Amino acid sequence: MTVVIARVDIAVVRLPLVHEFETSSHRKNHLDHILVRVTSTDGVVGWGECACPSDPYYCGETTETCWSIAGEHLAPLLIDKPWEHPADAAALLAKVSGNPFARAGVEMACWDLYGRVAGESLAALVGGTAERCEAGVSLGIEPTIDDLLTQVQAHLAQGYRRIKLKIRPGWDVAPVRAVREAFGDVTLQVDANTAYPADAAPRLARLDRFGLAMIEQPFAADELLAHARLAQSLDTAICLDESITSQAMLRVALRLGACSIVNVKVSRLGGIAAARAVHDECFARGVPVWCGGMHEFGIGRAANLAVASLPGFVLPSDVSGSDKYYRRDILTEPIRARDGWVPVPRQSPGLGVEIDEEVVAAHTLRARAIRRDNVSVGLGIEGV
Ligand code: OSB
Ligand code: MG
Repeated sequence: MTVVIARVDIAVVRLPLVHEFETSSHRKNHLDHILVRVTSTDGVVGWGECACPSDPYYCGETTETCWSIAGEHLAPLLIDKPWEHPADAAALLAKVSGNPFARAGVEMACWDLYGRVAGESLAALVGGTAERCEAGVSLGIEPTIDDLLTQVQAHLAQGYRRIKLKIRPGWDVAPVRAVREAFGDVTLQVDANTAYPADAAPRLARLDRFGLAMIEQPFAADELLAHARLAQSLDTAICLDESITSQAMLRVALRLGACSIVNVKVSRLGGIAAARAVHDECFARGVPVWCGGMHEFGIGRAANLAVASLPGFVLPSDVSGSDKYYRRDILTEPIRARDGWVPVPRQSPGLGVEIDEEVVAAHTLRARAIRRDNVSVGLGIEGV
C-alpha cells in the first residue's frame, strides 16, 4: 500500500495545567504542544503531537525549534514522497539530524494515517499485545512536604500503582522519607532530570535505604561513566531517560553498566519506530523498560499507550489519565485511568482516538499549512 502526503498542517496548541508542575529545572502552569495533521493525496488524515517543552532544559529543543524544523524541514521531506510503511516515512524524516521531538510528532502522524488506511490500531501495527497499561504518576517538586503528601494521597486514592517523585539537591532525602513514613511500602521511585553533579554519589547513597524501585537520571545525559560508577555503588537500580537518545546509545549504556532499567520515551527517541527498536533491544536482553511521558495531550498519550502495550513494558509507566494534567483535553473521549490501569486504544484504526477539533481550534495560538503546491518554492506560509 503506497501513501503519498499532500499536505501537512501544524498548530501550536496551549492547554492550562490543573496543577502547577515543578521539576529540578523549572515550573509550568500551561503547556504549548504542536499538533501535526498530515493529509494523503486520497484525503486520509493522521494526527501527531510534538510534546516538546517550551524551554530548552529537559532537551535542547523548544516549541519554537519544533515549529521551525517541522515546517521548514520535516514537512517538505514528506510532501509528494511515496512510502509503503511508516518506518519508511521515519527513514525519510531521519535526514534531519537531532530534533527528535519534532521528528516524533511528524512521524506519529504518519503512523496514525497508515493505521487508518490499513484499518489497524497503532498498538497492533507495532506488535503490542497488552490491553491495558499499569499506570504510575510523576509528581513535581511541591512548595512543602505537606503539599507533596497531599498529592501522593490524592493519586493513591485514585488507584495509581506507583509514585515517582521529582528530586533535586535539597529536595531528595526529606520528601522520600516523608512519603515512606506516610504511605509504607508503596512502589516509589525518583527522577532527578540530571540535577546532580557527577561527584554526588555519596549524597545519592543516602537514598539507598528507602527501597526505591529506581533512581532516574541523576547526572547529565553524557555522564555514562558516572552513572556506571553509581550503579556499582548502590543497591537501588539506576534508570536512564535523557541519556538514551538512540538504540546505539542504549547499547553503550548497557555495555558500561550505566543502567539496569530504561525509560522508553517516544519523543526523546524521535518517534515510534525508534522507541520500538529500543524496546526490542531491551526485551531481547532482559532489561525491563517502562514508558516515560512529556505531559502529552491526548494524541501523544495514545501513541505512548500503543508503544507501552509491547511485552517488555513490565514496570508501571508515566501513563496517567490526561485529567492529571488537563481539565479539558483535545479528545472527544479523553484517556482516563481506571483502578491504576489505562486501557490501550485498540477499538479504531490508527491512534484509536477522536480529536475534538473545536477544542483544538479554541486553544490554537497559531497554525500553518505546508502543501504540495507551495513546498517546491520553499516557504509556504499560510493560515489553515
Ligand atoms: O523526566 O520524565 C521526565 C515531564 C517533562 C519533562 C521530563 C519528564 C517529565 C515527566 C512527566 O516526568 C511524566 C508524564 O508525562 O506524566
Ligand atoms: Mg525522566
